[in-house]
Amino acid sequence: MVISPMAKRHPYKFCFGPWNISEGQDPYGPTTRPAQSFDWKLTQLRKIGYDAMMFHDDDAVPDIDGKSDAQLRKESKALKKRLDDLGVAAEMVAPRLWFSPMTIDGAYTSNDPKCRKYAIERSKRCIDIARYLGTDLIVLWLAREGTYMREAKNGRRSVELLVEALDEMLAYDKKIRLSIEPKPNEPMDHAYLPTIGHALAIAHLTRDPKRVGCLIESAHAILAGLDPSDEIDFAMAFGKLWSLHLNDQNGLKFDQDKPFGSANLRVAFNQVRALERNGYGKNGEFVCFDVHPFRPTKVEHWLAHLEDSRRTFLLLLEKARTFDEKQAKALVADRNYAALDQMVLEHLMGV
Ligand code: XUL
Ligand code: MN
Repeated sequence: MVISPMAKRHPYKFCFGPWNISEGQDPYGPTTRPAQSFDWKLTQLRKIGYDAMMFHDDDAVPDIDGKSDAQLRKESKALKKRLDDLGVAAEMVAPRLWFSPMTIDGAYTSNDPKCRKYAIERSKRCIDIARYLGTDLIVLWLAREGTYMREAKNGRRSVELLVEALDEMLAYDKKIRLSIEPKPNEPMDHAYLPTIGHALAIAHLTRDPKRVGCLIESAHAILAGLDPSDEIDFAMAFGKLWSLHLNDQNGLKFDQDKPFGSANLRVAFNQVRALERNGYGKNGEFVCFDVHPFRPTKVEHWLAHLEDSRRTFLLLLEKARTFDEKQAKALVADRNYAALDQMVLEHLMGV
């Protein structure tokens, strides 16, 4: 189907990360596709109509822990030049705090003060990279800030440690904004900041609540038993939705990072509608897709999940813009939700 000119006039800008062109490894088996170079990924990003790349600190500066500050500056600046030459923006930088031997038992909430110090120092280096790459957005997916068993940590103390870590980052650079990406579980049994409500609440305990916002990932909201469109409306009511990881998730299981709309088209439609009604993107925010290829994907189909997610978004945008709001309002006023339900289904089916 051809995407109509109306959807093409959208103000949305699109983004993905180098990890989204992944090699297919899972906990039960090895990679199924050979690794590709970062440069190749960057070139593909432009070719398939994306505008920005998101980074972990070590996507930007590999082996970051073994490198000096001077090296970090040199490599970041070289990367920034490559991005500028291709006209690609750096959307955000996120400290990858879940691979190091220093974060086995948590990063900011580790029981070991040496490990907590490592996590904060590493986060400051991540902020340096963001500055070199020309973005003020730091994303915090708090992968190991939680427990496998509740007796292992003091929950109240963990909240205080999280606030201390956020405060240190806010003080280190007066311009950066911290965007917390909640996820309720995986790798932890229970995470300390499982929802957008938690992320926005902890913002208010920090030294500068205005600079602490959030990032919604569709799959993470679904894993928390929530509707991602409600999370979008909630975050945007606070003016705090600074980034977005659209994808899909089939129920309460491991994080699937499916192509946007793949599991539930209606839930995807409602996310696009929520973004539209709140004006997401009008302050320069990007629509990022945190999606992965299915493990059996062949090399020649390696970018399909990214092309398809963007295409589905644009098609759903057209659906959101052509939804008969007047008729829907009349059905709501008449409390005729059966007809409203069918109206949505038929609209999505193109009847
Ligand atoms: C993990 C996840 C991460 C973050 C970036 O589930 O979504 O890829 O988005 O650190
Ligand atoms: Mn994500």
